[in-house]
Amino acid sequence: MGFKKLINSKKTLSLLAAFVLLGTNQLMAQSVSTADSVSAADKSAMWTGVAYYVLLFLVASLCVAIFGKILKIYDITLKIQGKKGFNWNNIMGICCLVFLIVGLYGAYWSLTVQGSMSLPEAASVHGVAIDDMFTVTTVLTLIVFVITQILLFGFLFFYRGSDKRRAYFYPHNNTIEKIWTVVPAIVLTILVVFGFFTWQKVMDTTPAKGDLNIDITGHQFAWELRYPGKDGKLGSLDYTLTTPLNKLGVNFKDRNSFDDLSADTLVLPVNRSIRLNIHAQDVIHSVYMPHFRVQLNAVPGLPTFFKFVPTITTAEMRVRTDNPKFEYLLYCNKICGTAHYNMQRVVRVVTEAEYQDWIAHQKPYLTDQLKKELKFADTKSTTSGQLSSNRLALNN
Ligand SMILES: [Cu+2]
Repeated sequence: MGFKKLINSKKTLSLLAAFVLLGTNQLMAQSVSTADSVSAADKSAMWTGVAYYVLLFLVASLCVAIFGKILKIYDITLKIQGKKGFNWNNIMGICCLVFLIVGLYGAYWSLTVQGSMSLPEAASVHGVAIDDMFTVTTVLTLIVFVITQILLFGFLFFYRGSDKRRAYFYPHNNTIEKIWTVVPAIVLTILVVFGFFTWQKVMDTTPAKGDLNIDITGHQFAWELRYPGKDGKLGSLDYTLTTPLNKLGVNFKDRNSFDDLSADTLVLPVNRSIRLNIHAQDVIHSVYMPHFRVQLNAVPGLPTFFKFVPTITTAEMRVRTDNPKFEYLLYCNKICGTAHYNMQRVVRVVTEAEYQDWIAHQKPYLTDQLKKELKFADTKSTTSGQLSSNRLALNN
């Protein structure tokens, strides 16, 4: 009984609300204070912003409460004077109509303002398919949303309580039940099946001959890129081999590793299937390339990959966006630490010829220093089998 009283107590609820509000403020202040780049001015601006909206909400609630009380008192005064009081049914009906109009305008505003902040033009094959799926789902749900809201609030207004009308008791109708069960079931089934096939295409994992394998490794706070050399194959990785020089832990017992290249920019040949092998070395990061509709977590100890085909070169996109400085970007989409915002890489989509020219100028991952560290020159200490394979690959 005591507990029931406690949770029903208005004082306890008010205290809880105040605590949650303050707690949220505190939390936001803390998360901001951990980011070094945020200046004191930014912090105070954020605090002012939060306080402003909390205050605005409280003032609006107070105004509604005061207006309601004034109406109630006016109503009672009228009744005391023997006059007819307010018709509360009409007031509530009009409130519903106002709510419908304001709510629909709010939805329209949200679509036009927030909608314009949606993702940029898709620059990959599967990106277009995902966008189509998103558009179809949004349009269908939007139609249902508008119709049901108009019906709901329209009925509340047109059939508001009245002394001249009696409510019609309508307990059950099988036909209506069937319609509103079968129609959504069919529409949802179509959406789910359509989504299932799109998802299957997006997550296509079958290896193909022309796939360009690129390794991307996330660590606090940068992305490392590794391209295959002339053999078109990337050498295997083993985290136990990681050293300051062999940052990715490339296994040089694997001959495919010898001609691997490291790069600063993620350069992709247009219209070619890219297989991005995703690794992480410390915490969970996330490879995010919004233009290509690519996002996949980089999980330490759990290599993943994603295959996609870029369709629009950077040069074409510069013309389309009318922005000569346009660059595709790769971000980290997991808040992975204090300098998370630093994890950005330029992605450049080029023609096949430009790609071949670029790749020919990339530095080998196996630097001279690394060769020394791995004792590549020390012929006596290596076994004859490994030595010959090393020589073979290095002479390529
Ligand atoms: Cu990260």
